[in-house]
Amino acid sequence: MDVLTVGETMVMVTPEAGGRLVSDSRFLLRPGGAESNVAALLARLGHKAAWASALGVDPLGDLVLDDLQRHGVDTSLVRRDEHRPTAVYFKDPTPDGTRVYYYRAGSAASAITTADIAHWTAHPARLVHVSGITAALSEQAREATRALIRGPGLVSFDVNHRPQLWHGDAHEVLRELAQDSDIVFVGRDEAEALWGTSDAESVRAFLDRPRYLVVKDAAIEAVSFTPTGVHRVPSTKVDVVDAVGAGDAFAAGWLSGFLDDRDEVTRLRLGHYAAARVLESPSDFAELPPAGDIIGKLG
Ligand code: KDG
Repeated sequence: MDVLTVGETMVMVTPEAGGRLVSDSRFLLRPGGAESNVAALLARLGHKAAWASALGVDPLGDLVLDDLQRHGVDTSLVRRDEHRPTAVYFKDPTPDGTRVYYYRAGSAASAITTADIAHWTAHPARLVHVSGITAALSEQAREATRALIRGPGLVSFDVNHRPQLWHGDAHEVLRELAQDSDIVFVGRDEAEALWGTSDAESVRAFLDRPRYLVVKDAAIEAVSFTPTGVHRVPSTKVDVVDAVGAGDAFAAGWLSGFLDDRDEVTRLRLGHYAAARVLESPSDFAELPPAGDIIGKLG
């Protein structure tokens, strides 16, 4: 296995024709979860990707599994929980951007444990990927996230700060998890809201331990701090339909370049390409071609 990702996947509900939740009667149902998005995009880019989590024994859990399997993700580690449901979230495309409403308290994935992590990581992968969302789900999910990050092997961590899920201690916990990871993705504005940093350099001064730190400045550029130096690549210009999932796509593109041992600028370009395709889509996902074809197009 190239990559194992761990985290909650919900069923996303959003108006099919880009209308509003309050007035539309036709809805799109799709899996929505940061870490499974990364796994599915990596599978489409041509890597062996597995996703591990817990789902309810319900049709929503079946929908998530079917969809991820269709994209080529190995779901054999997923645990089904008879007592807790699969979570749901609604996306409402408002004129000021997409609003998100979660129905996930007490979900199957919020009850993942360090024992799950021990079981899932007994199957070796070249790297594991997790995000700060998992640490916000419950105390035990936070412990599980810590165990995953402190376990053996290469760890990729996307800060993914979701203020709705936290009760005050996000800045400490997310810094600690980032500092313990090998590869970290964070938005410049996200870092500013969490830690009061201003630019990529000040984020680097604050997160000084990860070997690779990628700071994304939305439509402007991505800056990476790596053992081969600092690299900057401007973002791809695009007509944005919905921004949810773009960060996951960026991570998948960059990780694809990392797994294929491509140079740092190519990793960042792959990240921007994948993010642009998701920004153009109403769902949190896009049907990416294999990485080699993208590189051919990027020239
Ligand atoms: O990064 C995209 C995710 O935010 C979305 O797919 C849903 O995982 C999700 C979450 O917890 O917000």
